[in-house]
Amino acid sequence: MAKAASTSTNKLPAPDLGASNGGETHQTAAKGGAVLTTNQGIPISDNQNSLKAGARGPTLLEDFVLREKIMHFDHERIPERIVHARGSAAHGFFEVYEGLADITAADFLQRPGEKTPVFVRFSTVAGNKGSFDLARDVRGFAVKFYTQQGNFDLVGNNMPVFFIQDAIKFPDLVHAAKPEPDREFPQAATAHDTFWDFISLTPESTHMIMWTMSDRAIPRSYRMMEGFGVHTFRLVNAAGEATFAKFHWRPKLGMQSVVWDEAVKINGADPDFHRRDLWETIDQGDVVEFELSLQLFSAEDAASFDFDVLDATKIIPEEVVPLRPVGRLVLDRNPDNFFAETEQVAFCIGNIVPGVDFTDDPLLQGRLFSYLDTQLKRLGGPNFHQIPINQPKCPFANYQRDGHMQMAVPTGRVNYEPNSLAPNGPRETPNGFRTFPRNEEGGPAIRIRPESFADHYTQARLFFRSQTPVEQDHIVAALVFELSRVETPAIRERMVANLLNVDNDLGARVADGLGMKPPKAAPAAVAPRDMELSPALSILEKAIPTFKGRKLGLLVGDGGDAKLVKALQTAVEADGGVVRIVAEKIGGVTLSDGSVMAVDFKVDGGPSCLFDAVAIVVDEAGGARLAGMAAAQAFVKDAYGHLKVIAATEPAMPLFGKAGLSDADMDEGCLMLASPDDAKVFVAKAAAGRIWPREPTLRPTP
Ligand code: HDE
Repeated sequence: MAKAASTSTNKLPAPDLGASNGGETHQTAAKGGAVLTTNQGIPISDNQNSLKAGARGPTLLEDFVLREKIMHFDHERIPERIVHARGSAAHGFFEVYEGLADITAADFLQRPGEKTPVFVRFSTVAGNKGSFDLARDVRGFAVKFYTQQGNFDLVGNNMPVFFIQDAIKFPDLVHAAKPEPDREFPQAATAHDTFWDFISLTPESTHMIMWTMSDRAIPRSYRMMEGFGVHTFRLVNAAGEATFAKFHWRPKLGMQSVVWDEAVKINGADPDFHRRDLWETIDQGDVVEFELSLQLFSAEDAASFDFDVLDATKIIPEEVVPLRPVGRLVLDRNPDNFFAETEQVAFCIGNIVPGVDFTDDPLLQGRLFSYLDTQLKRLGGPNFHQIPINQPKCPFANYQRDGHMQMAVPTGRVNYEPNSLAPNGPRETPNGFRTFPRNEEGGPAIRIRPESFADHYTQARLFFRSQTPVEQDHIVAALVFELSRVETPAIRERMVANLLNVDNDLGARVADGLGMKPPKAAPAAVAPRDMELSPALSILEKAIPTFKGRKLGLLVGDGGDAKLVKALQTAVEADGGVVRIVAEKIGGVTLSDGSVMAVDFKVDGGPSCLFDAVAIVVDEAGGARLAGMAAAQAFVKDAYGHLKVIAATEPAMPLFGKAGLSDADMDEGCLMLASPDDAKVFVAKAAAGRIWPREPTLRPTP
């Protein structure tokens, strides 16, 4: 906390929550721990029974212990975020690689190796706070840097573009995506009429739709997705020179997604899949790491692009402006309390520091209003910056006073500026934040979209055509699925008419998948052009072959070969992965050497969709037993269907048979575990990723 230099600064007392915080207190309970008290500090003698007139009589209004407790409970919830309600967060630091004084005066980017504390919240967008993690959706990637010159909030997404170009359309977009207002479903899903009705009438969203229908919308983990600041920002150096910048986060583990059928099943098996993954990774002592890179370009560069850098539906391909790595983000500490930190964190894109500045992107400009406004509603008053997670970690002082839930106790008579009565009170500084004196166009007050925003299809085409065939198939399949859930045929038709502008083949395939005749392509304000393809837009092109951070689901039967189990564990751990044991009983599994191994999941509680690869180690009897269990059959069938690498001992073959897999189905991703040496081969194969050639045999796309 800030140490106030004078009597007139905002001085927040350190919260002393005493006994209710489990802290030290002069009141000591009979058993030696802290005394349970009311919020007024009054010791409580009975927390089990309310005060009644007689043992079976009515409860008395006089019971202040009961009334306080219930009143507080009744008010435990605050409004959930209108978007991005479901999220998970972690603490960590940002470490800058080298001083960036040439491009920005931002204090936290000056000294090589300097670490700045951060709090990062990942989220889905459309679902409510209790929705499932594997919705097909954009993911939020919001970073609060607690710099020595104040808090910098980089509130981004895992996709570099957005659905709309102007903030005025945001409420409509969100209404359309959320559950329909008369029936309040579907939850956390865009596969319904209102969403596609809006999208089919909003061609500017076509590029973003390519991203949300791609596998980027179903990431394997928050640790395995990219992040983007989306808008063009300005960086300004000490000499007052500005450079345009786009922010990019790259995951250390590489990008990875799940397949759609897997996402659907994960949502049932573990709706907290991403939340748990983030928590457990940090809890077991690992860290989550991303690299921050900048795309830097001048005003002249911007003028030379054939799209407008103020248009948030456009990217700048990295092949055109390369990424400059500037630092790394490391998340290494879980929150202590979800509500106090993850729920109450208030990101405001208006929180920027000297050396960073905005641009005239009309989406960004609208967001500048929205985030501050929404925090007032959610957190209930103007003092939300005093909540510990939102407080700057550098000194802060001004003459703002009072308001709901004021925690500071400013002293002295001076609460205004200029003043002469508090000579040590806070004053302006020449080093303070200065807006870059950008040249504004001026002109008449009009509601109009610039011509330079009018090309809605060129970059959608660039994205689609830059994908590998497998990824293109997934986009087609996602569009067919989503539109197949749309009841109004005219909406389906309008959407396909838009897609025909992106790529003829894409439109035709989706039409085929929907069983309709392709309509005429929609009129395009600007005819789409062909750009140089950008392989950097593909997940698969950038995949890193590693099992690091991944999970093996090891299904073991009683009597399973102990040496094999050990070899698998060693091989996985050597590559940085983890093993989870799935068995018939949660109490333990007895291996061939008589040892009893701890079990993580009972077989029907640990379906294979929760793991990146699976192995089955059983003896004859175990194989026969598992073959008779539906959950074990599904374990194998789904692992195969989700294109995973599978290894098994010979006695598991009857289980494969029961799962509907014959010898003819055994492909390069199905490995036999004959000896412990096979473990390494299996892990190397699993590290290489999914068995894509299997997919067309299971899920042919139009
Ligand atoms: Fe947000 N957005 N947004 N958004 N957004 C919110 O703020 C809004 C947009 C993003 O983990 C809200 O605190 C408008 C783009 C993230 O707490 C709200 C527009 C991008 C988060 C809001 C956009 C984002 C939010 C809801 C169009 C990527 C979660 C609760 C002009 C660059 C932050 C809240 C967290 C949250 C408004 C568009 C990212 C209502 C008006 C583009 C990651 O203020």
